[in-house]
Amino acid sequence: MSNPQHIVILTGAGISAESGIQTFRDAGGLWEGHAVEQVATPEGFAADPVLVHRFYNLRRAALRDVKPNAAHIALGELQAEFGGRVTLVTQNVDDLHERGGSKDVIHMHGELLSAFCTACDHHWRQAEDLTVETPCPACQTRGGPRPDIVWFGEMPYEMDRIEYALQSCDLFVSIGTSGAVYPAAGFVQLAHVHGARTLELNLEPSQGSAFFSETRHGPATRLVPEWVAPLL
Ligand code: BV8
Repeated sequence: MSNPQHIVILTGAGISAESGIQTFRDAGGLWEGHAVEQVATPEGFAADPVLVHRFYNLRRAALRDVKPNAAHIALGELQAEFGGRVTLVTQNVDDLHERGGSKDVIHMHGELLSAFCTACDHHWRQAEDLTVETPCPACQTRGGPRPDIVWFGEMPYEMDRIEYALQSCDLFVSIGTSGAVYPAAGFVQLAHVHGARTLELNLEPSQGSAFFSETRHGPATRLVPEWVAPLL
C-alpha cells in the first residue's frame, strides 16, 4: 500500500492503559464505586457537585504520576513526519498525547487540565483541585467553575472539524477504544463510506471490529510503534 496522504487517528483509554491510567472497562464502568454515567453527566454534577469535583480532582492529580508510553511517542513522531496530514482525535481527557510529542490534539471529550465557568463560559487551564467554593477567575462567581469534560448527553467538541477530516482522509486508525460510546464509535463507518481504509489497533476485538478493513490485536505499546515505523 502506498503511503497514506491524510490519516485520521482516534484514540481511547486503551492507549493510556500501559501508562497506568485505568480504562473504563477495567473499572467495569465503575470509578470510586460510582457508575461512570452517574459522575459523568450534568445531572450527576447538579445532584452532587462535591462528589463529582472529588472524582475529577483525583484523576487530575493522578496525571502527575504517569507518563506517556511508546504508543503516544510513536504518534508524536508520525505527526512530526506527516505534519498537517495527520489529524489526531482523542476521547481521552489526559495530556499524555501532548507530553508524548503530539501537537494540535483534538480532545473531543474535553480535558482534565481545563475548566470552564457555568456562569460566564470563560475557559482556562486548571491544574489544581476545583471545589464548589472555587471562584471563576473571570466573573468571580463562587461555584461557577466545572471540569471541562464532555459528559454523557453533552455535545462533543470540534465535531465539524472531525467530520470534515473523516470525509477527506484515506486512512482511519482506531487505537485502544471499545467502540462503546457515540458519536466516536461511528467514525469508522463515516470514514469507510468516504472510501478510507480502516485499521483497528486494540488489545482485543472491540464492539466495532466488524467495520474495520483490518484489525490487529495486542498492546498499544507494541502495535502502534510497529504500525508507525514503516511510515517514517
Ligand atoms: C452525545 C469523558 C448528543 C468523561 C466520556 C442515553 C442517554 C444519553 C446519551 C446516550 C444514550 N444512549 C446513547 C447515548 C449517547 C452517548 C453514548 O454513546 N452512550 C453510550 C454509553 C451508549 N453519548 C453521549 O452522550 C455523547 N454525547 O451523544 O451528545 C447531543 C447531540 C446534540 C446536542 C447535544 C448532545 C458524549 C459521550 C462522551 C461521554 N464522556 N468521557 C470522563 O472521561 O470522565 S466517554 C468515555 O467512555 C471515554 O471518553 C470514551 O469515549 C468512552 C469509552 O471509553 P474507551 O476510551 O473506549 O475506553 P474503554 O475502557 O471503554 O475501552 C478501552 C479499550 O482499550 C478496550 O477495548 C480495551 O480492550 C482496550 N485496551 C485496554 N488496554 C489496552 C487496550 N488496547 C491496547 N493496548 C492496551 N494496553
